[in-house]
Amino acid sequence: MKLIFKLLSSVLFILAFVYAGKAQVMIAPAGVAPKVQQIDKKVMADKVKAEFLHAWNGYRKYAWGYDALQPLSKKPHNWYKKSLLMTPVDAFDTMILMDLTDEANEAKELIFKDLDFDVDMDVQNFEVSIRIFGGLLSAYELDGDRRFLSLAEDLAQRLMKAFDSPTGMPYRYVNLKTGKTSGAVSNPAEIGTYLIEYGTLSKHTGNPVYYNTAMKAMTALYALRSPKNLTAEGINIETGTVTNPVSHISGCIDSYLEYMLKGSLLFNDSQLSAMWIPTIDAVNRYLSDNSPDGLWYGRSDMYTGERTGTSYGALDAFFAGTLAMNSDMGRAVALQNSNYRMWMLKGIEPEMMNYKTMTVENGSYILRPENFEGAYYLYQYTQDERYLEMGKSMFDNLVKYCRTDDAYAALKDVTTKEKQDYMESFFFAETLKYAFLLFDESGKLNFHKVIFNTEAHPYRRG
Ligand code: DMJ
Repeated sequence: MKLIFKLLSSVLFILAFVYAGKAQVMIAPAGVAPKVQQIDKKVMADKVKAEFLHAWNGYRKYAWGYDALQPLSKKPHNWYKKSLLMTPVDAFDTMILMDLTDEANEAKELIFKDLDFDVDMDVQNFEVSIRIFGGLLSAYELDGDRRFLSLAEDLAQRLMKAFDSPTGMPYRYVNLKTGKTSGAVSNPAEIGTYLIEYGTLSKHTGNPVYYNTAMKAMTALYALRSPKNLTAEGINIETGTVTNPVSHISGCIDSYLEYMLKGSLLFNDSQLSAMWIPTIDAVNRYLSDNSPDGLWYGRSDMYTGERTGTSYGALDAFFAGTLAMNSDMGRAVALQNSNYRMWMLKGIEPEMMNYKTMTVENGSYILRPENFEGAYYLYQYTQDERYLEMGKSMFDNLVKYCRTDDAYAALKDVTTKEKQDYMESFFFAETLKYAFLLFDESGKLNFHKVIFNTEAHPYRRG
């Protein structure tokens, strides 16, 4: 079986090579060039786990009970006036998967003691949904304690007020206590990234209202596509009009595309599959850029389909996994090669670069996960050890450039490697989880039996 996978992946790689019209690749295909290094998966999984603990202990020591740690000043930080325990909630399922039982129990105790959503504060619907609501749901599925589900439902009922708009598409901000909304000018990611969480809540509570609310927003958004089936970056959710006609797969649109496919798979929803087929066709037709250097995805006008920009960045890297999930292994393999090339441009990936000139446009690195996510998905689908090599090189550089004495820090600039005083909760939820799962052989999580939300919180399929 393993041999068949290997053969298949080599064929796929060659197909991707031909498909992308490549003159060069960053990682040699298996069987064509000698392997650079033999990866010991156990050693790597333990290493990722040790680095998780290093960062977690920094949070624990200097920011316990707050949303996040500022790793350079060693000061705690809250997003709003009261902590929503962003880091512990986001990190909890990673601790379960890493068998960090004591740490998970301590976080669980903190969550049940302190997490309270009845607070008069405006929160960003999207971020709180994917991190807190999403984290509580996977905590419930993995741990089984129904208090996680109660907290998730309480939060969902408060956030759901954001969907009370003339179109059914959500406002960007909602007050957790009063339900007051604001932020009518939004984007597809903040309008259409709810179905995985709301659908999972419907499944566990038996109440379809959650699924229907998220689905209504998604279909209203889909109705605003251009005749070429491209999605706009800017949408006014009150008037249902386009405010910015540029289309791409990057931040502001990314997870809407992701949830269309994942929703169709997780809930076996034929309406979503019918939306996904023309959408992915348009993305590949008008946004992909098959340059001699490899496969990239750029920016185009949603009405004409004409190219308006050749920027690609850390967030775009998620799309290799989406393509693989869509069984488009030719493009998936080619795009993950480009992702790795982006990572190695400066030894660690920039937030944004130009793939035509291979120059950095925004040099920050905020500990993003998407490149690890791509390597993990590609390894799961191909079993090709080149993805372990990619993962190891990326992880080694992450440690080299972002580790601090007490935690991990974002980079202000990937060229100078100057650090920045912030450690995002998604570093625990996603970056370290995907890096760990890439090497993990415990079998605790079966990739083919779960769907990850956009914050890497896994939910059981079926
Ligand atoms: C995460 O919060 C989610 O993955 C989101 O969809 C966009 N990216 C960040 C991490 O980079």
